[in-house]
Amino acid sequence: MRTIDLRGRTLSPAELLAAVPRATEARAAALHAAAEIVDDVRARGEASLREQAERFDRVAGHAVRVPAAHIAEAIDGLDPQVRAALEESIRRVRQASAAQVPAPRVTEIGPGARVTQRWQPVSRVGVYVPGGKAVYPSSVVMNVVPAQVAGVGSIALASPPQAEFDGRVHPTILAAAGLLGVTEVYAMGGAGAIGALAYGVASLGLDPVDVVTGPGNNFVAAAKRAVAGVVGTDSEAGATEILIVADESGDARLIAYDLVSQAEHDEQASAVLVTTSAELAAAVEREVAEVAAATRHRERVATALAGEQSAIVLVDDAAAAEAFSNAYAPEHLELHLVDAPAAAARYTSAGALFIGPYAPVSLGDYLSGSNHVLPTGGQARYAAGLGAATFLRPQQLIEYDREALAQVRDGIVALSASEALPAHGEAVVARFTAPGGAAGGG
Ligand code: HSO
Ligand code: ZN
Repeated sequence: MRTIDLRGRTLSPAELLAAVPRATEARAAALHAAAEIVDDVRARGEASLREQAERFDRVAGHAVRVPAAHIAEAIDGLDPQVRAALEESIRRVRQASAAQVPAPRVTEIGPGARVTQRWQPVSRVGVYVPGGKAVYPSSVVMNVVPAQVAGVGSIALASPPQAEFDGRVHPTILAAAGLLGVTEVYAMGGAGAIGALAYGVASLGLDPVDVVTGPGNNFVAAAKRAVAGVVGTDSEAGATEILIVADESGDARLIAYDLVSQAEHDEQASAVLVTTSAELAAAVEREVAEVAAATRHRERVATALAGEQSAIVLVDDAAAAEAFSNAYAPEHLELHLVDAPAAAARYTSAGALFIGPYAPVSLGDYLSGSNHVLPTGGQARYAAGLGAATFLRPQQLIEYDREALAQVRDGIVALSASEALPAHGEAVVARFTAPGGAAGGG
């Protein structure tokens, strides 16, 4: 890993970002290609999906709508320990997600005047689960559970058909869906799957959804942009990022393991350490070399760590570390600091914060109860990870009685006149003058 020494320098947020840029894949080309595929699925439905399965997944004649028997078989074939861990993950994510559902809030504006905010789930959700380089049953849990907790009544799941499994969806993904009670599953992948979920496919009995969520490659991310406006989408979860902020109290070995753990996802993954301690920086550099050389995906890890998106950054003090992290807005932030819980208050932009040495990102990936679908690429500056709120719409209910409306009648008339929209004011006045109308009872 390269070391960048920022000590004695004061950089703007933009300059900090330029010092450790994210890996960038060709996004523009993907946008164009994905939009064409989405359009083709919209126009030709199942025929288009089958052509794509042959082209991208090398699968033909498969069951696009997954039969219930395939799901049941996948559950039967599931390793018991993996099953137990998935069930525990489901339980924990369900518990933490339930706390994200806000109760309706009633505001008494005045006597007889009330505005209520309620949180209404969307009706139908499409969840995309990748099946290429990455096959993550844990992501099935992270997408489906918050939707269920939010009260979404109808969930469809899509994942690519696998040549290796006779054109079926990957068995652990099917099993995870089955454990969650999801029965509407489609063997379709990539941008085409996103188009199918957004627009529906009549011949498959696939009705359009309201919201599409889930991680995926560049094409999937591009397809989600292409259907935005037709459906809601979650924020883009691209190549994984871990930023660790540590002082001299940090354990170099543990920090090295955590950097390597996320680098194992992807050559494009970012692993960054920001520290005030030159000793720790040197120790982590040594430990990372050792841990990275011994791990299974050592080539991928080495590529990710050697990329310009990964670095050890030396800074002067705690404030400089905070400034770096808040500008970078990492997907995952780990704090290895003397008083990490107190410091957390000053770290404002991260998909999720992992506080102290016993909260590694791997915990959050599987079993903390928090969600692992998080904004990447700096989107944590304005976006949130997946949660119950992703599937809820805040809606306002307005209740006024006659007296309360009378109190603001003149104000409405004045404002409507000022906007040259007198019919607005007339609609209010009519309630107090029209014969036999609502005013009659007053
Ligand atoms: N760290 C990944 C999620 C994941 N890790 C799934 C293991 N499986 C992105 O947050
Ligand atoms: Zn991970």
